Amino acid sequence: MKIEWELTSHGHRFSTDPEKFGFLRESNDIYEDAEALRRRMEEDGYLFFRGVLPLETVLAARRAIVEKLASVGEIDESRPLMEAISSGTSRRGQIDTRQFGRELRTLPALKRLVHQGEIIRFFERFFGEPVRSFDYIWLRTVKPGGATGCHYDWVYMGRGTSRLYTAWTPIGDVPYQEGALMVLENSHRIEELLNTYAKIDVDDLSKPNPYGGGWLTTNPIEVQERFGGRWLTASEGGYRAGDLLIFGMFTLHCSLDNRSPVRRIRITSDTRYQPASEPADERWIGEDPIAHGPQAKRGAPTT
Ligand SMILES: O=C(O)CCC(=O)C(=O)O
Repeated sequence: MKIEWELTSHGHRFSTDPEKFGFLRESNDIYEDAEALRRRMEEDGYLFFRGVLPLETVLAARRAIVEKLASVGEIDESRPLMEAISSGTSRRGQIDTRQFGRELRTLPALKRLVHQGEIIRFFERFFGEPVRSFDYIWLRTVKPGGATGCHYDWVYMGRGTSRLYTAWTPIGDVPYQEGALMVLENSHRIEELLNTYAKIDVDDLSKPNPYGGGWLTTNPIEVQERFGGRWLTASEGGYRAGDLLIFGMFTLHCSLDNRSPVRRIRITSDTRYQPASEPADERWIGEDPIAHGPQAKRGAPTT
């Protein structure tokens, strides 16, 4: 497969041989068909849609986020703001960083994108019942050099229902070279991982956890060699504003390194949705979720 860019995650280079690399199946043709969506999720462990989110809502969120980043000097203002070019500096250290993070991830324009409108309508259809979203919004503003290691989401949010799904939303275009998301094909069926790694809870200190922060590994090639499957990402150069990627709690994913040649910050969110009738993980709900803070910890550290 001919890809112009070298695709790496934490410096590990992906093979683009067709048996090791491919593109996410697009499911726009079944977008309105709840039964077919559920079947495909079961089969693939993810659903990928092109251009289903209203562009003006996505771009309004992007504008609000870059303006907020600019307010602490993180955006190169000699370039158009919406380009989100990193200034390479920050004044966050001079302010209350936690408060700033809270303000950033709860911007009203971001909430309008992920807690209202099309994403909620999608999940109402998918579940066939009222939806609850986690209040906590994982907003990623990934500077050049950053990447996410391979993981299942369950290890971070497995205290409620497993009928829980992630929506990964590009808030602006995300080409391969700027940190696009990768999904390991059929990873929701890797029994060995489901019986071991998937059982950890990163905040439960009473159980052995050889994975520390929760990433299975920062080397996606090693997992592939061990368990097989192709690493998949969006076709045609990457993700675009308006696209939506949904996946289950046991679908292994990671991101490419942000190697933006123009030093663009990668702006995406990942947010979670479940049937409102099912129990929710207490770490991620409420006005100011406890997240992985001290109140989330269980048990004593093992010695
Ligand atoms: O966007 C990223 O780098 C990580 C996203 C992620 O881990 C997730 O969606 O669960």
